[in-house]
Parts: sequence; C-alpha cells; structure tokens
Amino acid sequence: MKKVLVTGCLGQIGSELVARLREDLGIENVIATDIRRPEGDPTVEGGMFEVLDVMDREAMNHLAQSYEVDTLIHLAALLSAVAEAKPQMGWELNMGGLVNALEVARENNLKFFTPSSIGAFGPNTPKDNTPQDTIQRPTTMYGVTKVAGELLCDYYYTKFGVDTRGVRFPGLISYKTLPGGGTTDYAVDIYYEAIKNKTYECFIKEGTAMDMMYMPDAIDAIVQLMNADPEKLIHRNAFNISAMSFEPEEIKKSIQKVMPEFTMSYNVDPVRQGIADSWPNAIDSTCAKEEWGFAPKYDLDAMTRDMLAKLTEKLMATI
Ligand code: VAH
Repeated sequence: MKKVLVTGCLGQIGSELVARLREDLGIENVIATDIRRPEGDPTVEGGMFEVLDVMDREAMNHLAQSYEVDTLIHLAALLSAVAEAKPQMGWELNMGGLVNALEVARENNLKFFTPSSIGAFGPNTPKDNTPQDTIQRPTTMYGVTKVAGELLCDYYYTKFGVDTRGVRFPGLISYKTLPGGGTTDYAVDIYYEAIKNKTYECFIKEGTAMDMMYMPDAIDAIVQLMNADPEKLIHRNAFNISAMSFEPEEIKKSIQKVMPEFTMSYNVDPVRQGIADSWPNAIDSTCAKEEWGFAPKYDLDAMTRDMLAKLTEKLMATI
C-alpha cells in the first residue's frame, strides 16, 4: 500500500483508519472520501478529502485514476440494524457500492480491502469456536450482503486476479466516532452512559455472548493483512478475527472494577436481539493468526480502562 483511496471515511472504522494511514503513508497518500463533507471534521480537515457517493462508479474511477492510487479500501455500507430496517436499501448500497469498488479495483489493478462481519454467519452456523470455513446462512439482509460480498471478492481474485483481502469483524468498540446502527453498539453506548449517568439500560439480553474487539486492534488487523505476503494467504475473503467474546453482564462487571457505583438494567430491543441471537458466540481466529500474524493486544479489562479514560477526557472537553 503506497497510495490509498478509502470510502466511508466518516464512519466508526473509516475515521480511525484514515488517521492511521495518514501517519503511516503520509497525508498526501491517503484520499479520504465520504458522501458528505462536514466542516471542521478532523477526517475532512486533516488531509486529502473528496465527496464520493459509492453508487457513482465513474466518479470513484475518476478519483482512483486522478490520484493514481494503488489500493482501494471500501468501507461504505449500512450496518446490521439499519440494513434490517431498510433491507432493499441495504442490498442496493452494500452490493451496488461493492460492485462499483471491485470494478474500479479491477480496471485500475488496485489492491482491495473490504470488511465482512460475524454477521456473515447464521443460526445454523456452529456457535462456539466457529470455524473459518463453515455454514453461512445468515438471516439478516446485512448478513446476506456480507456473504455475497465475500463470495464476490473471492471471485474477483480467482477470475480477474484482483488482490482482494477481507476480515470478518466482530463488534468494534471505539471512543473517537460513534458507530451507526449496529447490533453490537450496546458495547460502545455502555461506556458513554457509564461516564455520563453511571447507569445503562442495555438493549441486548443478559447472557447474549458476541465477539468483540477494541478499535486499535481492528486498525492494526487491516494494516497487517494488507501488508501480508500474498504467498502465505490460503484464505482471502474473509478471515475470522476476534479479540474477545463477552455478554452484557461481563462488560458491566469490567466497568464496575473501575467504577464500582455503575449499575445496569435491561430493556431488550427485539430486532437487535433477534440479529444477535443469529450470530455466533465466539469465532475461531486461528487462520488469521497462522496466515498473517493476527495478534490482538486488548482484552476486556484493558479495553475498559482505556475506553473510560479516553471518554472521560473527550466528554470533559465538551463541557
Ligand atoms: C453491526 N458493528 O453491529 C456491526 C458489526 C459484528 C457487528 O458487523 O452491525
């Protein structure tokens, strides 16, 4: 990766990935794009930024050519809960945007990354220690687009030789940019509410285990995979990766180690609970570890300590 075009840069992953790539590659070698240009946003003001609707293939192609990039990282998509509320839009954007991005990568011989998700698994996927290669019959529109996306990216690799790579992200927790409409967002909201109100009303049911990862580990994983020796990759789209698996009671207890006064109640959202119930409890990341050295640094308590410290700083600055 020397010069990268990134879509969906104002999202939870994009905003942090762009900051890291600008550090690694230099500001002039990262073209951040998104469908809007919010004045004052650090991703917009901190380097090269272009407005791009990923449904406009010509515009994406023009940007890739005029900036002479060698890599395309495609992040623009609807997350699980939003896509479930607007399934037709979920299919159109997640698949239409992906096809456009893959075509731009093919026509310009670009290295390519797009994330899949544990949402690519369904109710009859083995729930514990979920294998890299297993049944994928998701029952959400988000999951359907993720499985179709994985297959399409592998097709572009085998049929056209496009160097496509991807990971199945677990729930991602971060303090810089709020997630937009995911099922695992409770694990982000809880930290904000712990600081603001010392209590949280959880929309996911007690005992619902899901795979999770702190954002620094997610960003490291993208950079590591994209810099991995292609000869060592047996899999490509997409690698299981996870740093931890926990259920709401465990993250509550982790927060109470730092804030003993913190309390939590439940008000389950049936839609997001239904999505969570269809996903694995804990996936197996062995292939990512063996093929490109995936090695997350944060466990639940380390993430909690860092999240609470950084969020306190962030929220104090807004008072
Ligand atoms: C979502 N945060 O909840 C995303 C992610 C595994 C969860 O795909 O939709």
